[in-house]
Amino acid sequence: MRQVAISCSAMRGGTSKGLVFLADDLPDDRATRDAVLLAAMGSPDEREIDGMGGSHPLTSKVAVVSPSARDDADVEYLFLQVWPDRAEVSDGQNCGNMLAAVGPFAIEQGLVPAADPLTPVRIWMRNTQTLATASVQTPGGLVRYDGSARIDGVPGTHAPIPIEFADVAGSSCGALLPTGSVSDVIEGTRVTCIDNGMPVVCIAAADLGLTGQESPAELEADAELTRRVEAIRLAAGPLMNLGDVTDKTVPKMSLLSPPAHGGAISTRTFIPHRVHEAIGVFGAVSVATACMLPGSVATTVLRGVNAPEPAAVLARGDDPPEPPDGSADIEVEHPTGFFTVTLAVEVSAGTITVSRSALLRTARLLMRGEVMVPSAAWSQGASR
Ligand code: NQM
Repeated sequence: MRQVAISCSAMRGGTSKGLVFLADDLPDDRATRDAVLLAAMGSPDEREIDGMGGSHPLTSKVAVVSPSARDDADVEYLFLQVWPDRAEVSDGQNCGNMLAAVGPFAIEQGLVPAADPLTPVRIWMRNTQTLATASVQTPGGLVRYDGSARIDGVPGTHAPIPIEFADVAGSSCGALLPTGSVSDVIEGTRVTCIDNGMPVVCIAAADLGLTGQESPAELEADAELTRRVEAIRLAAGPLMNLGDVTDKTVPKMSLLSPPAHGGAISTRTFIPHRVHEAIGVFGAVSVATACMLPGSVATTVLRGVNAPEPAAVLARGDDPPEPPDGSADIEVEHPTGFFTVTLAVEVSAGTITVSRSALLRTARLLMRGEVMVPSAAWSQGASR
C-alpha cells in the first residue's frame, strides 16, 4: 500500500494532545482533508490503533495553522476535533488547550519571528472568529519549553504560556446568555446556558442527585445520568442558537457543586459524552463567568460559600455606586485540580460585559516529522 508523508508536529497543548499542521501541507478540499485526518489519527476506531490519535476526545485533536492577512493577527488557528469512534471531523468548537501549542508551533515553523526573551503571538481563532494573544518564552530566539509553571492535569512543570482573550463572549452562540436569560428550566432541571468562548450548560450537581465530587469514570458509568444530561443538552442546543446538536460536540455540560478544595466552584464536565479529566479552557472561562452572574446556577450553588468577590459586588444591585472593574481570579475546581481564570467585567445598567479574560497554559513539542497516510484516503475523500 502506498503511503503519503505529510509534515506535522505532535504537540501537547495544555491538557490536550494532537497533531499540528501548516494549512498548506493539508489538502484544500474539505472532504479530502477530513479523510486524510481521519486516516492520520486512526479514526473511526475506539482505540485509534492504526493512527496517531489517543483514543479519547482530549487526545484526538488537530490544529491547523496558517499565516494571517489580518492587521490584528500574526497567524490563524483552526481547531478540528477528530472523533475517535466515528468517522467525523468537526470544526464546531474551539479548543483553548490546543491553542497553547499554536504560538510555539508558529515560531518553530518560522511564521512568527522570535524576539528575545518573549514573543507575543497574536492568534486569530477561526472557529469562533475571535482573537487570542499567547506570550511564548523565546530566550535567544529559541522556543523554550522547560520552566517552572505547573498546570493541573499535566505532570511536572514547564515554561508558562499566558494567554489573553479580548472578547470571546457569545462567539459561538451570538450572546453571552444565548437564551436571553440567566437561568432557564430545561427538561425539568434548572440550568444556566452561557457562552464566554465555549457554549456551556451549567447544572447544579445536587439537582441530578449527585455530590459533584464523583469521578469521571463513575459519572460515565451512570446510564440514567448520562441519558438525562444528554436529554438536557439536546433540548438546550436550539435554545442556545446551536441548532440540532445531536452530532455536535457542543454545548458542554458542566455539573457544579460547592468547592471542596478551597477554590471558587467545583466542576465535572461532559464534553459532551465523555467526562473531562480536568476542564476545557473556554469551558472554564464560561463557568467562571457564570460565577459572576447574579441569579445563575453557579451563584446559587455558591450561595453561602466563598463566592468570588465580583459575584458579591454585582449582587449588590444593578447600579453600584462605583463601577467595579470586577477583575478577579476565579479558581475552578475540576477532577484533577484547579483551573485559574482571570476575568474583568464591566457592569452598566444591569448588563454585564466581560472585557478581558486571561489564563495560564503550558505546551510542549513532542515530535516533529511526517505522518504517513495511506493513499486510499484521497479516494475516500472524493467519495465523502
Ligand atoms: O474548552 C475539551 C480541552 C477541551 C476544549 C472540550 C478546550 C476548551 O480540554 O477551550 O480546551 O471541552 O472539548 O482541550
